[in-house]
Amino acid sequence: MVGKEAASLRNRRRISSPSLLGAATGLCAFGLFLFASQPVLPRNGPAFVVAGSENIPNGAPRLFGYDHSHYTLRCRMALGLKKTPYRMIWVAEDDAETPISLVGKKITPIIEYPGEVAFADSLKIVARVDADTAFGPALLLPGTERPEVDAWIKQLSKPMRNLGRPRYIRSAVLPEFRSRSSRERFVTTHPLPDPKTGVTLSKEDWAALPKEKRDEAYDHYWSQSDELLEQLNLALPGVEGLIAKDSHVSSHGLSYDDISFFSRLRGLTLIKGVKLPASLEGYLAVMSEMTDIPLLTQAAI
Ligand SMILES: N[C@@H](CCC(=O)N[C@@H](CS)C(=O)NCC(=O)O)C(=O)O
Repeated sequence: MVGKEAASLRNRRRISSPSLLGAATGLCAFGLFLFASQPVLPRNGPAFVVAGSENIPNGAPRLFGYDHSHYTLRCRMALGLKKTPYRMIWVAEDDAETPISLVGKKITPIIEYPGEVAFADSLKIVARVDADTAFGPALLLPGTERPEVDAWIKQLSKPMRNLGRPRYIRSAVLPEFRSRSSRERFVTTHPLPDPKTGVTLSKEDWAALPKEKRDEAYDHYWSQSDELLEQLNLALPGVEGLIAKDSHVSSHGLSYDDISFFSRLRGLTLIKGVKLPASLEGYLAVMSEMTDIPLLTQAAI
């Protein structure tokens, strides 16, 4: 018995010594390769990559936009779903120079592929990204007519706007609003209804009001949060039956309906106290994962 064990141990030693030697040689060669390759590495392109340590590849497109904007979200969704690496360039709300230098007017979102002319318009950007076979086949099925979805979103739109706009300018996390000037510009260009009459002025008339009047309206709706939240929470259960699955809103699969639906509703998660029905909460969570777009829940105010 003892003899057998000793023989087996010898055998194992015979087997393991060359393996150890091989592993050591391999490690040395690997180290040598690493050392030798350092000076010739391109600045951003490692010669080998440990999973999870990748940088954005050279030549990835740049998307210019705002975090609160549903137009920018559409583009981020397409890029995230397609797993296209991209550089997200947050534009400040009061930065006209950046978009004008790219497309000649103050607009976001804008996408710029290296060697190509930059262009705006969220749906054109989504189509370009989805059709890019370098990152696999197109994923988005056509959109469908969903009048019941449109009607439900319409019910939400007023309380969402009146709760949302005052929050955008108070949020500490939205990069486009990190200066007073950017917040003031947003208020000046985004009317809210007159608190007394409920009338919403045209953009021009609103911009012509004294600054205090505009600020008064934004402060009013901020202070009315509880009442507005009640209206919003009453309308939200109307979503029941509208979401086919957590991973796609319409029954035919992932489609332009999702581009529209998620991009419109992610902003709900910035509102503290919002009561998301289970189907909507599940959908937003799964779509957030699929698109690699964080919800704003942790930053809700
Ligand atoms: N049709 C365009 C509309 C984009 C749009 O209206 N963007 C807004 C920001 S959300 C904008 O750039 N407004 C002018 C400004 O910020 O001054 C699209 O789908 O991308």
